[in-house]
Order: sequence, then structure tokens, then C-alpha cells
Amino acid sequence: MTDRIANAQLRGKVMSADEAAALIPAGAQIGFGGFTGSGYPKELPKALAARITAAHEAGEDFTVNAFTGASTAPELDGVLADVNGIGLRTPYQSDPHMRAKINDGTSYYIDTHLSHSAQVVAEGFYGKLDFAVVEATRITEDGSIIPTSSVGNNKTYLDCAEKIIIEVNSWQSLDLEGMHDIWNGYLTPPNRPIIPITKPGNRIGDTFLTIDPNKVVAVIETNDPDRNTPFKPIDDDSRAIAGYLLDFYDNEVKHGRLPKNLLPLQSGVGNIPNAVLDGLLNSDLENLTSYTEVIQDGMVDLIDAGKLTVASATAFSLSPDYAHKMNDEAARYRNSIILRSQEISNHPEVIRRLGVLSCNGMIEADIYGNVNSTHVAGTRMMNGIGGSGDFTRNAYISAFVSPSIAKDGAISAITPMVSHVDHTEHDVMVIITEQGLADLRGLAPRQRAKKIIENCAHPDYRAQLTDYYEAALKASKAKHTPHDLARSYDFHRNFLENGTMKLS
Ligand code: 0RQ
Repeated sequence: MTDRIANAQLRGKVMSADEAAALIPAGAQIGFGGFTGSGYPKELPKALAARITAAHEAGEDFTVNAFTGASTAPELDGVLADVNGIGLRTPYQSDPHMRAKINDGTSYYIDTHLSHSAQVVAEGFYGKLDFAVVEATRITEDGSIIPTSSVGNNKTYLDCAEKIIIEVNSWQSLDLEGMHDIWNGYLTPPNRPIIPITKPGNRIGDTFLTIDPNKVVAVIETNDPDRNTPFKPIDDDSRAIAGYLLDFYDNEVKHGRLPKNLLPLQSGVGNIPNAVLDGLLNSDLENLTSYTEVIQDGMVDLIDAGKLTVASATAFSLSPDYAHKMNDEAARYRNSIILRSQEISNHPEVIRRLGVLSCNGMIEADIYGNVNSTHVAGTRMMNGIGGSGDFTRNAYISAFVSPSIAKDGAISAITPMVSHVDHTEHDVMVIITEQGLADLRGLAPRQRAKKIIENCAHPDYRAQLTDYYEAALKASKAKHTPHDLARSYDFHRNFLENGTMKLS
């Protein structure tokens, strides 16, 4: 047995994943640890999927409701979705198999802001949580849990669940201990105190998760890597988009609207945000800070280069090489990295106080600046809103980035009216594509439309968009936000009918 389980009572609970899965009944509500492919349980979900398969073969109904921090990996979302094992999934996911089950109607999906996802469980909106299943790098003598590469919603799930299952993963570095910051002061209203974070580097809590050891029904020993995916090499479009954003920040500094070392940065996941981080690495900016949700490769490079002094997040989202590096050198990195619960990493109060600069990907934006982050053609769920709403609504400057076209030009990322709204025109300040940047601050809707079409739309779609705008201006009785409702979804309709947004 591993020496990572120092508590005698919990050593007595060690069993196989199959034995632990046998404790979970059909219909169970399970709070899984894990966030963007980091720190999720890796063996119990596989064993549970096998149990579900056996039940289905015997003609029994068997699904569970799965609550997580954010996306997980094939070993959790993938295996359970594959066996039609998930009745309800929340909050963020990005696994192709899970996505397919949501879109074919097998699983319900509730897409909620990541900063809200713990409180809705704690406040009982979903009913009671039966199990918390979390990963630990070790269990201390008094039965506390040292988390691994993410914190996510672990604290709330462990507090709320009736029963706890812990995977102790020897693959995770013991040197992660000390990196986490678990604040126990977050209560339900009306007793909520001020969150005492005034700088991204403030530590306000414990380095461990406190649990009731009597709730632990199983401890599983594992030795499995996080399933991190490598980033694609930075392409020309991503580099161009990153360049526009950095020039924009530079101009804000010149006009005295941003300090020389900017403000704490939030960066979404994906290749464009990673290109932004790469651009920062090659800039002469110094003493940068980050108050964000995930730590990507680019942030690790910025720390190594001495340009980023502190990064606060709830999880890592690293390529396999960088995950190994983090494991090897966690003792050094924990001086500049803090992993918090996601309701704190994404908390509107802190984001607004710090004046975070947000940058997130989008599916589409409309000519007035409403943004759709989640639904293709208004109905097909991609991943979920994730933390983009938490940061965008409360940022000092909120930016959205995307190539101006998708699917070889069949789709325009700028449309007359978004087919689903995640971020309203009131929240969106800057839109950037490889064509250019539209600074929407201080612009009224008609001014925004012109700027977005001119600066961000792909040349193949500019005339079509201008045509729509001019027709809308004529057709619309009210001229504040001109729309021709009979035509506003022509782009999407044409795509669904003919496979392209190009109108003949
Ligand atoms: O599909 O992979 O089949 O080619 O969407 O698009 O351009 O590679 O961009 O990986 O950054 O994802 C909005 C989904 C963008 C992401 C979204 C297709 C495109 C491609 C991916 P293929 P790209 P990205 C912090 C913040 C919400 C959550 C968030 C996201 C695939 O950024 O999930 O911001 N955001 N969280 O071809 C049809 C369009 C399309 C389209 C792109 N208009 N119509 N398909 N695609 N635009 C992180 C967390 O919260 C955890």
C-alpha cells in the first residue's frame, strides 16, 4: 500500500475501484473533482461505467447525475457518456462523447457559470449530493486531503456529499502540497463575508481540504497521468489576433488607462489565448500578474522568463510535457502559483476589484456585439459557458477572440444576430478576429455595427453583412438597434439548408 495515506482510519478503507463502484446505486448524484483535464478521478468512473453496462445488459435502468468542476477527460466524461450512463451533466464539458450525448438528447445538460456551480449544489437546488469522488496527492494523518492539479468544486462537493470516495494518485507530485489555497470562509447568504483578496497573490485559506473522515466509504490507489492535450502550433491567425490585443493594451498604457504592467490577466483555454501568452513572452512587458481560471503552458513560460510574478487559478490545463515539468518542479512553481476553489478563482467580487483583463474564445458575435460562446446554429451545444461569463461581466476590459470564419469559410463568426446569447452587448468591450480589432467601448449600437463589420468580418462576408445592416436600417421602425427580423437569421438558415452562410 502507498505511504501517501497517513490516516489509519482511511487506510482501512482502501479497496479496488470495482469494489468502490459497487457502492454507487443507480440514480446517484455524484460530485466529481476535476477541472479542464486536471485532477479528476481516473479509476472509479471506469469501474462505474462497467457496472452501468452490466446493469443495462441485465435490462435495468442505470444512470448517474454527474457534477464536476469543469471539463474532465475520456476516463470520466468519455467512459460514462459512452455507456449512456449520465442522466444529467453540469457545469462545463468538452469531451466529444459527452457532447454527442447532450446533443442527441440522451443526457440533460445544465450550463451554468462556473462561479455559481458550487453554490447551487450547496443551496440544494439539485437535491442532495450522494457522493463526492475526488483525487488527492496524499491524505494527511488527521484525514485532510491534499488536492492534486485542480481544486474546482472539491470543497463544496466534499462538504455537501453524504459519502466520499478518494482516489490517491501517486502520479501526482507530493510537492503540489502548499500550492493550494482553500478558503473556508465562504458561507451561504446572508452570512457571506467580504472575500479578502486585494491582490492576485493573496493567500486566504488552508493548503488542504478538511473532511469528515466518517463520510469516507472508499479509498482507491491509482497511478495515472492527467489527460492533457498538446496545443497546436501557433498559426498565423492566432498570432495576428494576439498581436492586435497586445497593441491595444499597449495603446491603453500609453493613454494612461492601464498601468505599465497591465492588470491581472485572465485567459481562456485554446490556441488563441495561448498565442496571446506567447506574445506577452516576446514583449517587453514585466511584472505581469494573472487572476484566471486555468494555468496554460504559456503562463508557465512567462513565470520561467520572470515576466509573470504570480498566477492565481483553480486548475492546470497543460500539455503533457508541461504537466511533467510541473510535477518535477512543483516545489519551485508553488512560490508563484496559487490554486483556489473555482467559486473564488472566478468570483465576480474579486474580478471586479482587481480589474481583470479578460480574453476568451467565441463561436460568433453579432454586428451589435452580443456573443455566443456555446451553441452552433443556436441548438448544438459545443462546450458550455465555462468561466467566460464570470470574467466578461466583471472585467475591467473584456475581449473576445475568434478567427473570422470557420469550416473553410462556410461559417462567418460575425453574423447579423447571434443564434444564442451568452454575453450581451453590455458586457462585451472588444472583439478581435485575424481581420482586426473593434473597440466597442463608448459606441452606440449603430456605431458598433459599422466598426464590427469593417474591422472584424471576413472580406467574403463584409458585403453581405453591410447589405443586411442597410436593409435593417430601412425595415426597422425603431432605429436604436436596427433589425429586419424576417432576415436576421438568413446566415444560419442558409448554413443549415445549404452548408454555407454565403447567400447566393
Ligand atoms: O471545430 O475542432 O471541428 O474544427 O469550433 O474552434 O476556433 O479552434 O477555437 O478551441 O478556442 O474554441 C468558443 C468553442 C472556441 C471555446 C470555443 C468550431 C471550429 C472548431 C473550435 P473543429 P476554434 P477554440 C475559460 C473560458 C466557452 C468557454 C470559455 C469555448 C471548434 O473558446 O468553449 O470561454 N468557449 N471558457 O471550427 C460552427 C461557428 C464556429 C464553429 C468555431 N461559428 N460555427 N463551428 N467553430 N466557430 C475556460 C473554461 O471555462 C474552462
